[in-house]
Amino acid sequence: MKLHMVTRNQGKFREASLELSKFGIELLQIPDDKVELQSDDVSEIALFAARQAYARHRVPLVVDDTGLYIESLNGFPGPYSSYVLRKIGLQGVLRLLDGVTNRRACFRTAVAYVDGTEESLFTGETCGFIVEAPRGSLGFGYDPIFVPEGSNRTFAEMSVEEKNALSHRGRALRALGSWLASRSQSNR
Ligand code: ITT
Repeated sequence: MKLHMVTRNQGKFREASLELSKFGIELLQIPDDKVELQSDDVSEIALFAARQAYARHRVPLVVDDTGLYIESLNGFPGPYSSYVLRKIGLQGVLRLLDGVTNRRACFRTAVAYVDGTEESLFTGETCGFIVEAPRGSLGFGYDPIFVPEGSNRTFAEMSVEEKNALSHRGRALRALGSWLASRSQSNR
């Protein structure tokens, strides 16, 4: 089965391709901009963007929207994660946490599926903490400063396979993969 993902983020696409291939799904990238709804909720943002993308491309597709929610900053940057990283970088985010002892943070991902007939949402969350200084060169985005609960390595010190096993995105993708697999069986 073929499925498209609308994203300009190569790291995201790499993680999704690997995870969905385990369900027999071949993922194809549409490197287009997402239409960004103003909302605190990644599910609303992903679904809105997926509907817009479907109207433009007319193929079964998914959109992934992800945010990093830092507890001591009341959930900031959340839906502004991309903007904040571009503007102040990892060092800027670490500076906001200077002297802060509560380093807890959670990544939230929503993957929205739209095919013109059906729509479905799959979510995943992984909590952990923000380290004092970036570590690792793998992954992308906030990966060098985030350690998931139960690990002592940042996501940027993990292979795609390892990160997927623990990550917000991995969880959402496995839910999507199972749903698509069971759906294609019942359509047989
Ligand atoms: P598309 O909208 O084109 O898919 P994007 O990178 O803008 O790509 P998001 O809005 O979902 O996607 O991402 C928000 C920010 O969070 C952005 O800066 C990402 O690099 C970062 N991010 C997303 N998933 C991440 C992950 O698994 N690990 C680390 N950072 C992540």
